[in-house]
Amino acid sequence: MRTIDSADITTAPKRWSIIAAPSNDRETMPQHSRLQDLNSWVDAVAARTQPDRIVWCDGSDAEYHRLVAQMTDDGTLLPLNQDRYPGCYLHRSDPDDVARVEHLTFVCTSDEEDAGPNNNWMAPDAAHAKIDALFNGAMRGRTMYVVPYCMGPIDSPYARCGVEITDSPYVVVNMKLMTRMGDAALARIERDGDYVKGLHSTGTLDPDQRFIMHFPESLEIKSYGSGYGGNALLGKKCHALRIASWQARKEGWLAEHMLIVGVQSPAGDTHYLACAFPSACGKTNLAMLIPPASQPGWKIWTLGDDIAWLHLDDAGQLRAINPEAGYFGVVPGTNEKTNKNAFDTIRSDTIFTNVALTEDNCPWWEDKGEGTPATDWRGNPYSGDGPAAHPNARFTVRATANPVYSELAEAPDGVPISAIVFGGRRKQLAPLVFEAKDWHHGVMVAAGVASETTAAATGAVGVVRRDPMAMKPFCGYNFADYWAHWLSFAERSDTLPRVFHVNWFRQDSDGRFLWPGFGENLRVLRWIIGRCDGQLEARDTAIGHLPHEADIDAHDLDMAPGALETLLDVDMAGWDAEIAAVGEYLDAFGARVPDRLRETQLKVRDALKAVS
Ligand code: SAT
Ligand code: MN
Repeated sequence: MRTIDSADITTAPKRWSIIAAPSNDRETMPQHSRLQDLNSWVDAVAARTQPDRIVWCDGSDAEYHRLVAQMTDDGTLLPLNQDRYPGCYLHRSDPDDVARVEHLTFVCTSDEEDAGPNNNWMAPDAAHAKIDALFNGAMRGRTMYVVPYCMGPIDSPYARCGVEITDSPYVVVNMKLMTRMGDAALARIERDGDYVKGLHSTGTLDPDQRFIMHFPESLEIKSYGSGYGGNALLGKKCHALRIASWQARKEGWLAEHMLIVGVQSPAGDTHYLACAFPSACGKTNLAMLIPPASQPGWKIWTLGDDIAWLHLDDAGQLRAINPEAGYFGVVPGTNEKTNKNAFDTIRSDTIFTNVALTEDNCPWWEDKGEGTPATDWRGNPYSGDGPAAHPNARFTVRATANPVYSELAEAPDGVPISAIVFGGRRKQLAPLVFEAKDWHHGVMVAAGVASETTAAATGAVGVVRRDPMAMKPFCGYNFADYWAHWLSFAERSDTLPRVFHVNWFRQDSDGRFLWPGFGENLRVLRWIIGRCDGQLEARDTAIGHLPHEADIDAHDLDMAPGALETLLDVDMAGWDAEIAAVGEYLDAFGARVPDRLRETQLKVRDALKAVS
């Protein structure tokens, strides 16, 4: 009889010294063929990777604290000043392992076309062979952790489970903060039967032997050679976006790179918005926004800061759950003014990665607004040259610590979405906000999203690239099929959310931001809500509906004269070129691009020609 308890684990080959999961006194789980599949996989992985020990993680607080203690003993974690930052620790990555590696990330489908030009592709057999060779013996001298996790509220019909096998205790404690991890997830896996199999080893950390591979057809992920967030916490981008987007297409839902925020009006009604921006473009800040004093009575609730799974309910209403249970946010720039909620949230029980340290062992980062750095993110005395914290330094913290956390993040059915908001980081061209004319136009706007690259991925920063739906690095299949899937929602519901595009990042010719951003973005959210409620008229232009200047509340705003006008202006010649570029971009996806998307692009092009 195979069961998941200490007795079971001792059936593993004798050469391992086995540490059972902490609870030797745990009740024996009933035998189940579905767990047998999990046991066989764990055995097979252990036979390949040859760990010294296997630990089945139960997800308890005691386990978390035991792993933290172990990592502070061996230097993987450094305790921060416990008087000022109780329960907070610093992890320093290998300096060559501080961001996602898109060029080493592969989607391995039987047919290359299914992965599409938006992904690196390798044939599944070749990919398995390549990465399995790296896993051979990779865990010798190490402990192998088996981490069952659930993405989404444990009782939600929309949630999905996975098991990550990893040799990194840093990954385990991050997974504990970021997901519903351990026994409850294991029980659900037993019930559901299917789960995503994720295998991870930090390996040698050699950037030339690093791969993040996805096998959507068999619900598998294999990641070798990196310990960094999006490469190693497999529940996040690998499962909840790349694999889930594939599952979502098959099952009729959407897995998106979106925050979910509740905006409550002074009258007490709350609208929920799902907003997609590329990595490190302020999703966490928007999700935790604090209404400025000029906006009395408004309140913001955070449902999620990075990923949304969207389903149509029986009435045709789009509903969202956040598959995650924590935040893995960018630290630099977080301060009392930009995001006081995050600033307060990360005062305790937080794992910091690649921040600097002050003399008195407090975490420090650029624009923290207090303290001075003594030690840089690499652990060297800070020379004053360049940033002290890594620009992609991160915090990991559980979502419930957020002062404006919404309990509805636990609601099995999620929340109803009123508006979908896309955005990018654009110095020029894109207005502060506009609304798409209908769902199909919204899909075209989203497919054409472009943004300047950030430090969240390795490579040049600040280069404009197309990032459709902010999913360029995360869509687990051909974008052309993905757009067709998005378009298909119009056939299934007459009451889909309105679609908007925003840009907080417009600059003047001297490089100064035209819009103050942060809490003031609420003024734009109010316009969006006013449109959803049918309370506000808009200016109909070739690119979409724009606000009348008077409908954006600009009182008490410190803005240059004429800035709002510039922000709401449509540069027709510039857009003419932009829409032509979108057309060329779509062409690169060939015959699979849905006709409806091309027709919409041509319609906008013709409308622009008619006015310019
Ligand atoms: O991919 S991570 O989760 O590490 C961070 C990001 O790019 O959003
Ligand atoms: Mn992200």
